[in-house]
Amino acid sequence: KKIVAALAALAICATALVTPALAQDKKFTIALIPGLTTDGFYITMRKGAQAAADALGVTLVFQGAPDFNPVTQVPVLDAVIAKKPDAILIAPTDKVQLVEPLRKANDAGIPVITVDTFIGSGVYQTGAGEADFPLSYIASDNILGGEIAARALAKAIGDKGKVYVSNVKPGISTTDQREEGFKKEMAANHPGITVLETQFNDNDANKAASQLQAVFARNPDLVGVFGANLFSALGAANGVQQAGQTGTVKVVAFDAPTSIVDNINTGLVDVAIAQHPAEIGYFGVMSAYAHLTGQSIPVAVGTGFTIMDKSNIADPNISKYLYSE
Ligand code: T6T
Repeated sequence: KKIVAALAALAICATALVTPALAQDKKFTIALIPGLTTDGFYITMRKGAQAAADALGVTLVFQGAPDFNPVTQVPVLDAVIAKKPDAILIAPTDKVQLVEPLRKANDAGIPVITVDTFIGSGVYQTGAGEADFPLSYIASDNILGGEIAARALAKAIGDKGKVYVSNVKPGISTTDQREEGFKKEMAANHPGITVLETQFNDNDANKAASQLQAVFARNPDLVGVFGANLFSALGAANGVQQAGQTGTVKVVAFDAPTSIVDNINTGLVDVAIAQHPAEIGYFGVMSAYAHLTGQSIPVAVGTGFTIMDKSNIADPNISKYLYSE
């Protein structure tokens, strides 16, 4: 009897010793939901996220919609929540429309971190408001990005003339902030520049190209355009080329797909502002893992920019920030 009791006690001790170790060895699954799947920006973000996942022994699931739209993103989010990952990283496609769908994840006990874009005001964990539940926001400083774009365009056009912003649609935190920063900088420091009405293209480069031609037809004295994301910039640049205005209508592009190199070298695009999406993905996974293993994490992480133009695009330290495809 004594031996049986001793063995039982030993078994309990052994379980106590083994259980925490097993918990530590748990293989976490982290889901990354991009704004859309077919975009070099998010493809590069996924690479950075995968690098962190490999380093940590985490399973990364990348699941998204083919276009940048809450109507297609929310069903993807619901499907991901149903699979109960340990954490969700998401680039919400609308500041307001993703709040309730993401609250479902949070209510189900799945930690949420937003990458690239935010919900609500983007200031999280304040105990105020209805959209402060995500644990962290990891992204570029998009207001600053818009200011950088404004300064670059002002320089390219000799600080005077008519320009406009080619943008996606209102309600997206990143592109809204870029436009805000752009207009703020123009109003504060460039009195000779007139900013015409913003053209919204729904993330459709063809639409952005025809809008450029229409704006140019109405304003033959147009001297510049700021493309506020990858598709807006590519489209606006194509529009300038189709209008036969290469070099006359200056283009400042946000984002850096590989095709931007040619556009810079031919003089179609003056400046491209590359974000660092791989860092966003890497720190997204790292932050989720830190949280899941009991560490506290920063409520916001800011990543940087690389400014590309003719003078530096051949430098490997610059071109390494071109996006993957
Ligand atoms: O500019 C990026 C991203 O930061 C933005 O939120 C949406 O558009 C891109 O993905 C580029 O297409």
